[in-house]
Parts: sequence; C-alpha cells; structure tokens
Amino acid sequence: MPKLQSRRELLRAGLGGAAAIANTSEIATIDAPPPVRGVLTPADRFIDVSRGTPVPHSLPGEALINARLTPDTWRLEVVGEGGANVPKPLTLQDGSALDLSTLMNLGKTRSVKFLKAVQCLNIAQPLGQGLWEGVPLRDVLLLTGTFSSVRRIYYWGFHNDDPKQIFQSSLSLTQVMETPPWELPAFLAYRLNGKPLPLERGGPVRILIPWAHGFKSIKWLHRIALTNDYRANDTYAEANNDPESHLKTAAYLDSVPNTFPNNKPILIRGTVISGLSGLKRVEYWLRRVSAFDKPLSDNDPAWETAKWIKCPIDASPSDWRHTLPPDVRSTEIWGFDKITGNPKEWPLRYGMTGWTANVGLPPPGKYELRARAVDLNGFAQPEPRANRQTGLNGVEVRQFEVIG
Ligand SMILES: Nc1nc2c(c(=O)[nH]1)N[C@H]1C(S)=C(S)[C@@H](COP(=O)(O)O)O[C@H]1N2
Ligand SMILES: [Mo]
Repeated sequence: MPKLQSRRELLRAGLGGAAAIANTSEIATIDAPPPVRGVLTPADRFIDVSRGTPVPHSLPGEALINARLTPDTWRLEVVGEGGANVPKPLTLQDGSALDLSTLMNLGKTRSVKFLKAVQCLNIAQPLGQGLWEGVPLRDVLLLTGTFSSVRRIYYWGFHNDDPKQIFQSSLSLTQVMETPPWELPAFLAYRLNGKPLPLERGGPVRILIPWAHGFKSIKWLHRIALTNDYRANDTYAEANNDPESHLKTAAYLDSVPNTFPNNKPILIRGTVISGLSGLKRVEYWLRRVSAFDKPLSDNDPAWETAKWIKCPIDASPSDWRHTLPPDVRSTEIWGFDKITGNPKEWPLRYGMTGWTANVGLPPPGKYELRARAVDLNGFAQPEPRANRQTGLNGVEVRQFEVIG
C-alpha cells in the first residue's frame, strides 16, 4: 500500500506535531501518489497515515487479541465523564461493553451505506474512496439510557501506552443526534467495499464522519465518552488545525512526465472532491513560460490574464451492478435515487471522481498547467478560504516541456 515516507510528507500528514507550513494558496509539489482511479479504491490501496509505533495493524497475533482488535475480542466502551449523567454506561469492567455482533444486529434495522472519499486535512491528494457501511453513532449513544448534562462526544481508538500516540476526536451532541435531512449521520463503520472493515483501515470498527476530514474518523474505535465539557479535544486541533473544518471542494492533479512529444494530443488527468459547498466544474489553465519559475505568488498579475478551460469529468458508472459488491444495490446507498438507482449528483457529495484536461497539440515549448475546482456558490480555488487551518485548498501546478 502507498505509504507517506519523506519528513515533509509526514509533517503534512500532521504526524510531525505542529508543522510550520506556509499559508500559500499554490501547491507546487506532489504530496502523495494519485489515488487508484475508479469508484471504489481497494481497501489495501488507500494511502495510509496512521500514527503509532508500532501501527496497530502490524501487531502480531497475541498482541492483537490483547488490543481487542479481532472481530471476537473487539469491545466498545460508552461511558459518561466530565460531569455527564449517563444512567447505563457500557463498560469492560461489568461486561456490558458493546461487542461486534450486537453492533451488527443494530445494523439490520439502522444500517447506513454511502460512498465517501477519505481526505486528510493536510495532504493534497485524497487517500481513497470506499463504500462504507455501519450504524449511526446516535443509535449507539441511545443504548446508554436517558442521559443528561451532555454537550460533547469524545472518542478514542486503540493506541499503545505512550500518551504521545493517543489520537482522539470529538463532536457536539447536536452533530451526533440531529442529522439534517440532506446530510449523512456520524456513524460506526464495520464494512468497507462489501467486506468486513480490515485492520489496516481501522477495523473491526472505526468512526466515520461523512462531512469531515480524516482526523475525525478514528480507527480501531475503543471508547466513547459523553461529556459535559464544551471544548473540542481533537488531536488535530492541538496541531493548529480547525477541528470543525469540512471537506473542501478541490481539484488535484496527477503527476505528469517532464516532456511530451508534439505529435500526440496531450491529456492530463486529475481527481476532484465535492466538498461541503458542492462542485460546479473543474477547469485548467495552460500557461506558456520561458523558464520554469517558482510558484506564482498570490498577487502575481498573471492570475488576472489566466484563461480557464472547462474539463470533462469522468461520468458515473452506467451500470452500478458492475461497480458495487454483489449484495449491494445502488438504491440502498445514500445520495442515490431510490427508483432509478442513479446518483442524484456526480461526483457525490464527499465523494471524488476523475477529470481530464484535453490540452491538444500545443507548439513546442515550456508550459505550466494549473487546475482548480469551482463550487456551487461560484467560488474558484483557493477561495472561499485559502486558510491552511481548515484544509489544503491550493491550486496545484505541473510543469512540462513539449518537444518538437
Ligand atoms: N486511531 C487512529 N485513527 C485515525 C488516525 C490515527 O493515527 N489513529 N489518523 C487519522 C487521520 S489524520 C486520517 S487522515 C485518517 C486516514 O484514514 P485511512 O488510513 O483509512 O486512509 O485516519 C484518521 N484516524
Ligand atoms: Mo489526516
């Protein structure tokens, strides 16, 4: 599976603590290999950004059982703390902690299925897209009785004993309990692409927060606390990120060769995520240059003269039966029409798809190609906010030469 390796990549992945990253709106580098194209990324081809030494998915047999990370040994505690009043906590101590079969039983009547791209707040490339299945978090909280004095939900995954390795996240009670009709609920996922959620992706059970960046989607879920503390406790907040950020509408460029021959039309590919504000279009700007300069500064006059050209977006599959696992019909998936079985918009909200810049046959010379997404409010990247704390949103650029 693709791993992030360089120090810079680790910093960008938030693994290096409070990384000092310039607040520039242009990203000139490739941060990670492009995701596997296609609607579903195989579980083992997601880009992996897990913390932990060792990472939980490398634990050998006995250690894995002690960590409660096998389907039989997995247990989830749901408790009250910080002044919350929780009448029926689910604890390891009295044997009431939730097990996998009880959770999956809930799924028989409460199941959620949807397609979502996993996107890190500070890595430019999306990590992968899956068909996720599970149970709303609100239904799990209700198992603890009529609780009161609760303002936030804190949750943790398995981690080793070193406090530096704790990865934690949180939501307000309202975000968990009152899902707007146009939105997906926060949920506990136990299946990915029609199969049990593998350890590598946070199995047996992880949290999945549809609208959020990856840092809210805690893997190897072990413990949930209802608390009367009103403050977000997110690990990512401590590293100078906005813990309430939402997925951005943004286009990402694949890598390109250094040179192209001038006798074959040039096609450049990329990926686009439809974030909170939806997607109107993707467009590219081909700029001839005399030399490969440094990234354009935000106030460079060249931006004013840019000619942006609309890119065709990869269509949604015409027959979903060939794309989905055999036992899943598209009519069951959030965001799909219940009768036609087609997605109501494409790419789906919080999902991604590919696009193509048809550059044609430019004359020999040096070029820079930039791509950006325009959201449904008409904002083009890096707007509506070029603010790194809420997620990378820069205009990517690739440089190449056409040889005569
Ligand atoms: N327990 C735990 N959960 C975690 C993390 C982690 O390090 N530990 N990393 C988070 C971050 S920052 C991201 S971007 C996503 C990545 O999910 P993936 O590995 O399935 O692609 O997992 C999130 N959940
Ligand atoms: Mo992340």
